[in-house]
Amino acid sequence: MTAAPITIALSKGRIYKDALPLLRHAGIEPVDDPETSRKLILDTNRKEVKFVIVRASDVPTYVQHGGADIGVAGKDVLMEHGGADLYEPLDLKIARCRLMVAGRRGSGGGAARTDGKRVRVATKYVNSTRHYFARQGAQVEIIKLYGSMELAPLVGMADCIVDLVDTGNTLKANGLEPLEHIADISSRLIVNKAAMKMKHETVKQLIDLIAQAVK
Ligand code: PRT
Ligand code: MG
Repeated sequence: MTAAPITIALSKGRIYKDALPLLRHAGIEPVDDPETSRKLILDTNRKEVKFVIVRASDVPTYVQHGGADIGVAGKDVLMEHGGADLYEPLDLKIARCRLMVAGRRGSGGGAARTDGKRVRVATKYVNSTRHYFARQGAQVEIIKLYGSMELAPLVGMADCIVDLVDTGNTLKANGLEPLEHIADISSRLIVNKAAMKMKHETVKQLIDLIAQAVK
């Protein structure tokens, strides 16, 4: 049987590091190291399998539009993206953390303001934040940032933030504390819908092998 060509979208850093052992179990080993190589398309030990290295938040977009057949993306990124036109067959249980509301230590609740003004929430997770506070029946003002959310409450720009928390050390180092839990986050295997149909045998085999490695 000749295997169909497969492109896998990955982001550098923690997802790449944690996904590698799972891919290895499926018989896929990179030839180049993305942390040192400047190449965006990486060869693997299997001629028909390539990695494309993209920003973490771009992985769903590449897979949705067929720039990659398969990808590994954080649930945080998938919730923001909306998950349209994608299959999400597998929880890889890697790069785990929590999406949380956080605020200045001792400042009280996230969505509570005593002066009657709208709570200002700084985040890069605009959609997840809007949904979360809407479910609480809280009208909030969302301030979109691209990074270093922890700074916003310190300089008085926001009352709280919505960000990922792992050890809690980043919050602590900036005088913040976790206030409300929004979601548990882990990375998911995502698959392009057309690829799932057209390359079914190859994709299915890969999903099964990776699923075994997760266990
Ligand atoms: O850097 P770029 O803008 O390209 O994307 P990115 O920053 O989203 O990529 P990356 O590699 O940092 O994160 C990729 C994915 O890893 C995220 O989408 C999450 O699904 C997952 N992940 C798991 C995390 C964390 N844990 C995590 N702790 N992503 C980020 N963090 C950050 C968090 O934002 C905060 O700044 O680490 C800090 C908190 O960590 P603690 O341990 O101090 O609590
Ligand atoms: Mg980062």
